[in-house]
Amino acid sequence: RQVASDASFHSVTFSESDHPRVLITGGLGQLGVGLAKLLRKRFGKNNVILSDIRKPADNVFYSGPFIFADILDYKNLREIVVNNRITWLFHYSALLSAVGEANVPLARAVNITGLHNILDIAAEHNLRLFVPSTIGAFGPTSPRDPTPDLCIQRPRTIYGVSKVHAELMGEYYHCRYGLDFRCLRYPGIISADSQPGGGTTDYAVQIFHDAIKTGKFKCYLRPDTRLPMMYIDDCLKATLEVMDAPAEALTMRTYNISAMSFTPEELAQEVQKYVPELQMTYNVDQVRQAIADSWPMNFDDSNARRDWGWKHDYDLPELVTTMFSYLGSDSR
Ligand code: AKB
Repeated sequence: RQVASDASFHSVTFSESDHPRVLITGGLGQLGVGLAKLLRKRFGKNNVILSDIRKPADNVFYSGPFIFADILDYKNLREIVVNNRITWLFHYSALLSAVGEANVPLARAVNITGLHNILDIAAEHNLRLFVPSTIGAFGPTSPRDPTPDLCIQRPRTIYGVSKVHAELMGEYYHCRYGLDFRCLRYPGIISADSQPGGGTTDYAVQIFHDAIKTGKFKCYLRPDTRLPMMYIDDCLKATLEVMDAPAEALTMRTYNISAMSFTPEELAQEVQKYVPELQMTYNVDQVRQAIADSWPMNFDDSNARRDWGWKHDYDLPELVTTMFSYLGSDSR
């Protein structure tokens, strides 16, 4: 039997099966399109709906169902979940650390009020809910090297405060209402074919583009600023793994995940193996430097490794090789 939905321009048709029916919010950010691609391979193209409030590029629009979803509009969101019989929700809408500091009221609305809508809809419709958290959920009074899952969390950004709030609210809804809430704290994510939007770790993506285009890169963080980072494929793999994990395996609902940790100086040295003439200069942005200085330098992810077998594939040399094989160091 086929069930048709008209909530999308694509007239989505779901065949009845055991596959989850997935909604991804904030789907046009750095991670949504890659996640949709992975999930569609597994669950079928029409079982995964990408959503955002912006107009997608043609290739995104034609690669599978895409709909408008505003997480601040409770009724709109609820209608989408009901009409499309959604069972899994990946909640990627958020303002990141640097852009959040530039617009606190908007960050508060999207990251906190938006999350409340998502939690209520997920609890009401019995959804499995994934919400990403971040190294930014820690602050200057947290242990920084390494940072364990459970320790002091007093972040000094609206982004960090909203993510601690999301972790706590998700875990509270899990205990109080049985919501199947799952959360990973992501490091800075590095990807070749999608751009991050307004974070503190963005330099680690931009350096590849600038090295290839101009042979120069001006870094807004000090050369010795160490932060945890991860290649996008590892991030998406971890996200799927924690969503797949049997509930009994999860001794916690919010886990750190880690792959590597480096400074701008160390990244530049690795990039110079492909672009030897790269000229790296530093022009420190005080806002982003202060944020980075309050974040973990190394992330302790031993609980994820123990509970659901988390294991990263990409270290720094592997990451840089992969980025250049996508972007092409000789495309100048
Ligand atoms: C940011 O820099 O704000 C994000 C993050 C680490 O959460 N990339």
